[in-house]
Amino acid sequence: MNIAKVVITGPGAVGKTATCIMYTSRNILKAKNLPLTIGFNFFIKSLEKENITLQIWDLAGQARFGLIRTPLYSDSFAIIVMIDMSNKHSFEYTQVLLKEELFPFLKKNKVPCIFLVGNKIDLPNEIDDTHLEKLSLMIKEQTNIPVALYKMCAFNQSQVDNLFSDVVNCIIQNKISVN
Ligand SMILES: Nc1nc2c(ncn2[C@@H]2O[C@H](COP(=O)(O)OP(=O)(O)OP(=O)(O)O)[C@@H](O)[C@H]2O)c(=O)[nH]1
Ligand SMILES: [Mg+2]
Repeated sequence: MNIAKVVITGPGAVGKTATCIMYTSRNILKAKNLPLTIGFNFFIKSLEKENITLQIWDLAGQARFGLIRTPLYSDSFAIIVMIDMSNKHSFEYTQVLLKEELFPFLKKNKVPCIFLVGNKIDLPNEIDDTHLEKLSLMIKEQTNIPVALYKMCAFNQSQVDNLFSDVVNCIIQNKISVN
């Protein structure tokens, strides 16, 4: 099996861990009752047909974990940046996170795919497509890496599966194969 590292990052409480749980264990009850992540979580998903084992690094989003997050972006084949569509502060903090952590990293390291995900679309929105597009443009301008845009609810299994299926396709298209 080829191993591919995927990182999911973004502000606190946007739904990163819920998304990983839904993808790897399809457990909605667990996804609805989550403590905030301390440091990071690590999830594995084996995809027999594609012959890939995804290592998903789910980074803690609270600002105080910034120093822990920074080195964890290394060697990833895809980065998912998640924001919370129901919380305008998550839009503001995402810009800080991009400028302080992700752009400096991406200036020195190649990552084939970036996925920008607006989560919690089941709740009343405080931010909209314009905000997502603004972030997407910022990423493209700063990194030259294509950005795929998504909107979803982490409790919607098919939306979560679609996201990761595109992540896997991107990894395959970039002919990523490592140890
Ligand atoms: N309504 C709604 N709630 C969600 C959604 N996704 C996650 N949540 C809830 O939002 C809260 C925070 O979700 P987490 O997955 O823990 O957020 P996180 O991004 O991992 O947060 P940190 O670990 O602090 O970085 C939890 O109570 C989740 O159940 C969603 O799409 N809709
Ligand atoms: Mg978490």
